[in-house]
Amino acid sequence: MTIRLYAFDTPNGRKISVALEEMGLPYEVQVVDITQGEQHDPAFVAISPNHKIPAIVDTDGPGGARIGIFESGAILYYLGEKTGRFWPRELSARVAVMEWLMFQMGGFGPMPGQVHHFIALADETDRRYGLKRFMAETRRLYGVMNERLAQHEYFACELSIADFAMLGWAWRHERHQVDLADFPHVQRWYRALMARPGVQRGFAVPLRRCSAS
Ligand SMILES: N[C@@H](CCC(=O)N[C@@H](CS)C(=O)NCC(=O)O)C(=O)O
Repeated sequence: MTIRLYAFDTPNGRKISVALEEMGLPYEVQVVDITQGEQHDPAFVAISPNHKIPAIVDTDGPGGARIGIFESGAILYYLGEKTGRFWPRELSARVAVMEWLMFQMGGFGPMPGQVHHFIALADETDRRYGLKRFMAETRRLYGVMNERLAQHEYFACELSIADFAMLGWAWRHERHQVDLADFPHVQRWYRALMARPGVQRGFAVPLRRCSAS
């Protein structure tokens, strides 16, 4: 076992478990329970200085040396480079993967993440403003994705790490109250990815500890 995945059962955690399964890489999971503050454990912060999951440690990194990586986009890029899978060789083909990976990391993650935050607020005034702003932006992003997927089977030319990044957040569409029927090309893409055995394994990997009750 060379890769240890530090994660929890969240969109950013699932991106990586899906990618690892699809790439067929052996790995073990260390659950970091962010509801219990485990992201602040000094041993974890030494790998992930932003105190957030996911992170990985690969004891067989470049030159055979151990390497720790945080930020899910950087992890996906690293795994694509390491395996040569879901990450094209040609620069011309890589551009679209990078574009949509960056789109996800900068927008389709932070924006639905804000919806998840504001939905849970007790104060009605705070909640109303936050949801108005971030639901509108989240729906706008789904519209951009829908346009892209109307023309392409996947976000880039072929199935790539960009799709795995997007999938982690699309998986939470019900939580940010988006009906995929409103975005039929996203829905078609989502169903196709969720039908893949590797993706299903990635979502089935336990990323929470069993509770006693
Ligand atoms: N840009 C980071 C975001 C990671 C992130 O927001 N992780 C969340 C869970 S999905 C987390 O660890 N939250 C714990 C906290 O904020 O204390 C990435 O993509 O890796």
